Amino acid sequence: MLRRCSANPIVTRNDFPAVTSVFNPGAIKIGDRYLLMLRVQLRSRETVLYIAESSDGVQFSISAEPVKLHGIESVNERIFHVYDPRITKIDSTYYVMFAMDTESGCKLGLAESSDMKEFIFKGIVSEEENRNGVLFPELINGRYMRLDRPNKTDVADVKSGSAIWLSESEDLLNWKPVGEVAKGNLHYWDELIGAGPPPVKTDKGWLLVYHGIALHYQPIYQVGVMLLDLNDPTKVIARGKYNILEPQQMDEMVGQVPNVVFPSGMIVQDQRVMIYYGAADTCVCMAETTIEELIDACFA
Ligand code: BMA
Repeated sequence: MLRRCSANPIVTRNDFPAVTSVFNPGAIKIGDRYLLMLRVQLRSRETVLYIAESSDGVQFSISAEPVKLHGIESVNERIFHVYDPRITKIDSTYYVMFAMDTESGCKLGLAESSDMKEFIFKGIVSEEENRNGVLFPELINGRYMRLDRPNKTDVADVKSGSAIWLSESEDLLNWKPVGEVAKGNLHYWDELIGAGPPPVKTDKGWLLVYHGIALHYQPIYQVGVMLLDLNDPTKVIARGKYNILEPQQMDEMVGQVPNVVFPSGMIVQDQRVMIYYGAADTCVCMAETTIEELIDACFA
């Protein structure tokens, strides 16, 4: 039901002088400009983030320099990687939440920007190990809300996590868990799950695109959709039984990590939805759909 862009993959390593891969982008539209924040893996296997800009959401030009997260040097432990950025605008500020591989494990980090050009690092915003942190675009009951994916599970042999949680905060820096939103379905396409792009408010509820992993011979990363209650997002109104995107194209099946579609950015204009995703941890693809189709898929 997602219509892949005929120009896929829309960003590849060939768009850079010498990198291994570029994937899992955050996305936002500012005025008539489409912006991606790209996860770029250098040939040293270090990770850097780059901004790319476009007037049509398909053909992107990449900034000359990687993103600087001003103030990140104040963290007093070693940071190995900063990756999988999710971008949320709250009032007039852009927030970027990302995963950070540190000496003490995988944490969530937060940066803010007024223009998506200069970024100020605000801090590590998870005490326990956590990933896939995604801010809601507005406060709910007077609090900032985010979906996250604590690294804990009772699924045998899994070292990461299997459920999406809701956390709340008064200042965006200190967070406390509110409750579990949804967990993986063992034996099906979505055995482990994590939030994708930031949830989108609709009159039916918060529309959440998420990734699900089938723990097959090798993991298969797919995309699904669910609807959460507008006032209490721990309540799932509907969750689609079927994936809405799975690795089928060569770029999605073959690459650094095979069989991965990983949705991390979504741009909504009226009914039209553009979903940006990493393919096989190697390149960036886009697929289109509508809000109506996504809501219908929640009830399928
Ligand atoms: C997940 C994350 C993603 C990655 C995926 C597939 O655990 O690390 O960044 O795309 O694995 O390797």
